[in-house]
Amino acid sequence: MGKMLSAAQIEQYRRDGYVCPMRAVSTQEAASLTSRLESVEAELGSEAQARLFKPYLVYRWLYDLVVNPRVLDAVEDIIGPNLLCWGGGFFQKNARDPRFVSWHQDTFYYGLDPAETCTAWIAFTPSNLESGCIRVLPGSHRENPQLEFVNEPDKNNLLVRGQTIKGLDLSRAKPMILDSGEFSMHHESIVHGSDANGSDQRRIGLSIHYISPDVRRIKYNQASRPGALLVRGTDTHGYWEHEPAPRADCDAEAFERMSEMRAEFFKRDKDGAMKEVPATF
Ligand SMILES: O=C(O)CCC(=O)C(=O)O
Repeated sequence: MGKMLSAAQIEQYRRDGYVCPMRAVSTQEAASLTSRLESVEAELGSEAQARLFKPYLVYRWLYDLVVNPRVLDAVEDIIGPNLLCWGGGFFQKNARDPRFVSWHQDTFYYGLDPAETCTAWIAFTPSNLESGCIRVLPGSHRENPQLEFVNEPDKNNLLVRGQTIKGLDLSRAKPMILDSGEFSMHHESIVHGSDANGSDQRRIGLSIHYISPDVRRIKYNQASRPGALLVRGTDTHGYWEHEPAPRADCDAEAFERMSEMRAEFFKRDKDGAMKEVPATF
């Protein structure tokens, strides 16, 4: 038995690469988080989703979610007591939205060693088969952590590069069904994707990437340390520059930093990641 997960859930994560559902916040709190997000979206306009890069460094209420004790207890049960959050953002689909997420693994683009990100995905609204919840191929993180893929950008694919693994046997895919306020956890190497939203409600999830501080980034710009937020325990490794928590509900200075980070991220991606794509891909 862990702090939050049962022994069976911990075993399931190790064997299958995912576990759900766990409760992070009540349905009422999830509704109020959704209203807050909608206010931010209204303020930022059509750029909102694109501009919400590491939004938990800007908005205190999102920071609070990233350090939510129930979520951290569950993550601790999987990767230990010292925890960094190196990234995260929203995956959202509007009501009756054709957008989808192609079947992919995260490991190639995360560029971490060991490849041990545990992603917590918190549902702001119900995420189910109708609304296009995440589906996973159980055990794929162990069977083949880096399957070949092609980049097929598509205007309806929420993944910018459209990375897609072909020829999968989807008959054994499992849905991660979540009510609002619940969360799932998945391993970065699990094969996962999601379909369009056929429901009349938005499907909104905050995807948060946690690691233990002994994980280091081995791709991209090695000249400077990558940034991460220390969310629990201590970091004696020093591989990551510790990012500051937001000082206000909406931290203007952090917002500026976020915009710079986003520009840097996309530049790095253009100059670095794509060059590192092996010829076989
Ligand atoms: O929200 C989705 O449909 C996909 C999310 C995802 O790929 C992730 O959190 O790693």
